[in-house]
Amino acid sequence: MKALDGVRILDMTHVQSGPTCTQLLAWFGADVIKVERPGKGDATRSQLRDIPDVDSLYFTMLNHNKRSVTLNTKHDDGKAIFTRLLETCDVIAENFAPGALDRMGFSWERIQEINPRIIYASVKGFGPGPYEDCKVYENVAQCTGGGASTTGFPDGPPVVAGAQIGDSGTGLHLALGIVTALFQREQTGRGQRVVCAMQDGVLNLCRVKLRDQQRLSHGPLKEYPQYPNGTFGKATPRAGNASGGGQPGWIVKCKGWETDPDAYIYIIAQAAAFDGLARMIGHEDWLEDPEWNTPAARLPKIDQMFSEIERWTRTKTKFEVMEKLNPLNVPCGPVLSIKELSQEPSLRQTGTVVEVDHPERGSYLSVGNPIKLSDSPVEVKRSPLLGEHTDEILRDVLGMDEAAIASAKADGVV
Ligand code: CAO
Repeated sequence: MKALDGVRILDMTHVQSGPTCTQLLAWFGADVIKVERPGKGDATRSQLRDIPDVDSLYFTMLNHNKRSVTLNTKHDDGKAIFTRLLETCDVIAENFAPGALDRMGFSWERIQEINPRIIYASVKGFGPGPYEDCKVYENVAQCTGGGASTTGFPDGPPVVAGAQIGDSGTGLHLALGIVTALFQREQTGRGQRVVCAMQDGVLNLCRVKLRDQQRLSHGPLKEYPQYPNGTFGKATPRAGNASGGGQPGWIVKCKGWETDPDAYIYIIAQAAAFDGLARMIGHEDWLEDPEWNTPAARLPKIDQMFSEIERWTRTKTKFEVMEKLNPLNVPCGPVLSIKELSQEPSLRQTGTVVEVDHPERGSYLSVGNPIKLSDSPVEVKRSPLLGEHTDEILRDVLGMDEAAIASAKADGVV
């Protein structure tokens, strides 16, 4: 059995944020029925295609383990079918532009009338307020949620992260909201509205930056590279690669950095492991030197300390540095390229990186379920072709007969 066996999700999500959420729930065993526009489907099916006329990796990597039904929810007969789907589902999830479902005639009030047990879950760009009607994509959310203003180097412009914290990050928040609402429904018998705004999700992930904003009014942020030789403004600044946790950390070059853009390692020079680190890089002299042998003495010279560390790391590969420093309890991690991650055997073994077969594109790599449950095994199945399960869903879920299905097809409803 799987954790969410018996839960049926009406999946109106598209692009990335919503599909991330429903894909996770599908991996946990929910029956996820993806409703797509006839003839078109989720826009990502055709975005960033690497093979002509074949569902893109963008789509296939975000829609595993789902079934696809095509349905025109703006057509009257389509609305009738959609209403019946709402009756049979536990959850409806969507991430359309604000008001899209209302414009189709399905307000939260109407949805509750149709099925009082249903959980109606949405991702939106913003919560109620001045921007609530705006459309939002990943990088917009990173900018409006505090991610960009706090990422990058102090002397450079704001930078967005490669990790999709706006889209996938908010999808994760929504998944938690949905399972929490399902849990509460066990007690109350009632569904509820679950909304996650991308701005809120990004800000939640930037929690420590709001911490720092408040600390700033009581003095400089000593773990930031601006201290003590630079200046602080009024807002939480960009901190480059500083660790942010009160322990000095930075990314340093390793052997091969001249030609390999990922020949770097992150090193945290925390006080508890400093003696071993100093000895390893050939600076035993620091141990007796009051200019170096306390965290307070080192603080104004963090740059110099990391250049000395780097003089040593440049003579070794990032993996050799890792081998040398780990036994000394120096927290460190090589900067791994996506190529290296895709080939890492341990990630293949745990199912975090999986190879999936697809009838039109052949085999491809994907990221499997990063959340491991000991009693709910995950089998990553390929994404559905557009409308692949239309007949099956109309017949088995809604009990429509062949004539009714044929007529819906003839009218362009499915
Ligand atoms: N049948 C008929 N119509 C359908 C349909 C179906 N099965 N599925 C969708 N539609 C319609 C919608 O009702 C909507 O119509 P109206 O504009 O008339 O109401 C229309 O298709 C398009 O929906 P949209 O406005 O959501 O799509 P878009 O491409 O213009 O905008 C996006 C995309 C992502 C900017 C917007 O959906 C959005 O802001 N979503 C919320 C935030 C979000 O999740 N962003 C992250 C996306 S991942 O990067």
